[in-house]
Amino acid sequence: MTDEFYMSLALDLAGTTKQQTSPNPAVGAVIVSNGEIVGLGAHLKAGSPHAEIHALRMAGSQANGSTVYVTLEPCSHYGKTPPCANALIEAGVSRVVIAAQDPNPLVAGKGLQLLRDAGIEVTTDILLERAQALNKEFFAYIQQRKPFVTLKQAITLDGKIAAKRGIGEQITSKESQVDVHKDRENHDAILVGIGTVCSDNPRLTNRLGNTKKQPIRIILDTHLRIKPDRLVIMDSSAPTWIVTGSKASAEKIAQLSQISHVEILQLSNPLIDIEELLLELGKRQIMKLYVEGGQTVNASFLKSGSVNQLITYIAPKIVGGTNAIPMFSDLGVKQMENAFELKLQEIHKIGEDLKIVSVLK
Ligand code: AOF
Ligand code: ZN
Repeated sequence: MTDEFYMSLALDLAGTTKQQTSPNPAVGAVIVSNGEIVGLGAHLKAGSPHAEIHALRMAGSQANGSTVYVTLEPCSHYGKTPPCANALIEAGVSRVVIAAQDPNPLVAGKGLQLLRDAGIEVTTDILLERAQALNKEFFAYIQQRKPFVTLKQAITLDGKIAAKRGIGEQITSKESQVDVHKDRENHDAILVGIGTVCSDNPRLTNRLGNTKKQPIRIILDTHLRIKPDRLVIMDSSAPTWIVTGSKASAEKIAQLSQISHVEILQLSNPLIDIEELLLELGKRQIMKLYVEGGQTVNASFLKSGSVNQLITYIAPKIVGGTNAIPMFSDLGVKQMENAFELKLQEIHKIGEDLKIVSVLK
């Protein structure tokens, strides 16, 4: 069997745990000795043993002289767990094949060096692109120290998110809504603006998938306008973080902070600066952020330059008119040549809707 065959298996293993390792990457490992698989492993959860350790435990003494396939460079640092590179050396493996180097500055290249210095043959870049795509959120997060931002929208064919101001009505089909709930489950946090909380009163929980996994709800509310009757305040099934500007009322902050699932994040400027917010969320280990904002939140994220991908559900409906609400408020684009240009990455048909995944060029 080829290196690609075993690496593909290791990537499949990593793919199965991708939704549960945040803020760690999903990693898979396969150990082969004399043409037989003697160990398999995947990293299951942040704080628990890494993929190589599970596979080494399974292989036992058969790891001696084996080849280890691992989707990410084995770590070289003492984090929540000891370094995998040392464990591989101690187990006496002969060869290590990796897909992608670990961009974590604590590791980046040092893991490979440790293995090579111990006389282990190291092969890199096997199925590299698949490995990078699998952990695109981790790669962005560990390098920028900010969450990977997905801007999700449900729109009509003519690009509207509502027929008029103040009403939040369902645009897309049931199938798309199920898909959105699955995506919510895969994120560490969901973010909306206070406008959406006032008009739609969303619960912002995942109610159609694994309901035990609830992302944190983040509300951008510069002047702390939120009312206590809103579902994100009344319903305690997920934490709610309310982000305010520096001028928000101290009294209101104190009142809201008494609610056990509510936390106030006060930023340093009177208006919310997206960059400052994302750095704060990065510190709080939010790796995958799902933005379900209205036109204002969408525009501020796009303008801030920090959107990693857009997921747009398009329903075959047209509302027309000048009162209908567009997907983005003013972006300062005066002519087509200044438009934000996107590259389409995926197009799916979901029920009667289209789902388009795109990235900024
Ligand atoms: C590996 N194998 O399966 C994973 C790795 O806090 P710790 O100790 O869990 O370390 C987390 C870091 O380790 C993470 O940021 C990434 O650089 C690396 N993840 N490395 O050798 C694995 N999950
Ligand atoms: Zn490790």
